[in-house]
Amino acid sequence: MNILEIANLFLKDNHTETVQKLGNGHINDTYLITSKSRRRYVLQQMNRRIFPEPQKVMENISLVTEYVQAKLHSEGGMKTLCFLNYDGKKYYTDPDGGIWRMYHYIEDAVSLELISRDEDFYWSAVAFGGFQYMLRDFPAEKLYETLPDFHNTPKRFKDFLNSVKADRKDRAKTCQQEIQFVKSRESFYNILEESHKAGELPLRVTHNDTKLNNVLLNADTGRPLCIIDLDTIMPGYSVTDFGDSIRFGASTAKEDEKDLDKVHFSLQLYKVYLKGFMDGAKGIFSKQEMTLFPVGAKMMTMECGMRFLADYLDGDVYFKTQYPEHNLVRARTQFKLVEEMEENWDQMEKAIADIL
Ligand code: ADP
Ligand code: GN1
Ligand code: MG
Repeated sequence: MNILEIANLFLKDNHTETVQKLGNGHINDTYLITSKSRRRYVLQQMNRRIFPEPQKVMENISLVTEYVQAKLHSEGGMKTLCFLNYDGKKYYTDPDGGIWRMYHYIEDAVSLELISRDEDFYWSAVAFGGFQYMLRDFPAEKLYETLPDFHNTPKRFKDFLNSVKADRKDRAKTCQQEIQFVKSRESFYNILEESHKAGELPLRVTHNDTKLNNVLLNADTGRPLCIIDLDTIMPGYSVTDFGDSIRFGASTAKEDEKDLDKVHFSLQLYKVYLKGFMDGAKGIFSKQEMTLFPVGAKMMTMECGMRFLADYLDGDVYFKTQYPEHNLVRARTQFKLVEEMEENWDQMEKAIADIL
């Protein structure tokens, strides 16, 4: 079946007019569909290798979007993704087992890859902080853990060491310095898991993939319109949602910038995001959680860097890549950001102390 035929299953009466590729996600295949009546939709094929149980992912998304939808009516002007049904379900399984879903395209919105105006980062932070706020009473036990250990950094580190050892593509010789960078920080990786065990870091319902291009901003006003990419909603830590946004957005360059001289951690953007995240979350975080925000930022950057490097060693089987060193280039930007976070550590902590 081709994409047009699949889109028509959701739209019925052969209503699809055009199909275009959409966005820069690393995981799913995403298309913009225009119907004959000029309505626009997103058709997405889920990545089956990453999501072995897509039905459970879709159940999580349904539960959360329905819950959030009800709250949005009373609490704010944002939208939530609205899925179309096919045969009574929010997805279609093709004859090869591929899972497809279709939802409304959010018009007049932008999805940014890099911050050029502080206020865009502020509003993205308000959106993600608000997401935590809206889900503060959501019964987490109703959610499946669809990607176990997704932000369990010690586990990610073990997986990384296995990739180094296996060295399937004989690439380890091209990235010895980067491998050492990851190994030399081993004692850092347990901090969040240990804080959780000590009762200092609660499990909440979190988004878990809070990068800038996963929030749509109003193209005219810059205000947040919709949080997207809901596949990873699971129980998690507030500090990792905070940290993943910093990893991607508080950088002066794109995630895959080859020229490391252009890649810097921006303390200014970190502070902007912190303010927005706190404003959005309306005081739900404990002092202990907030104290761990800098750790969350460095942890997510380190974790993502080791995931990119492991995928480079494995032969680019997880993240989409455009050229053979793409994952290595991405890992290098993450490590550059980590170095600069370490240099700015006192200031990062002070920014938290100032608001406590
Ligand atoms: P992935 O898991 O591959 O990152 P996403 O769900 O994030 O997939 O979609 C990829 C990109 O498509 C997004 O970053 C965004 O730019 C665009 N996009 C997705 N959904 C919408 C939507 N409803 N309206 C507008 N743009 C969208
Ligand atoms: C992936 O799907 P996307 O592109 O928004 C990944 C995140 C990484 C991110 C790095 C399910 O996010 O965990 O942080 O790439 N998503 C999944 O850019 O693994
Ligand atoms: Mg995405």
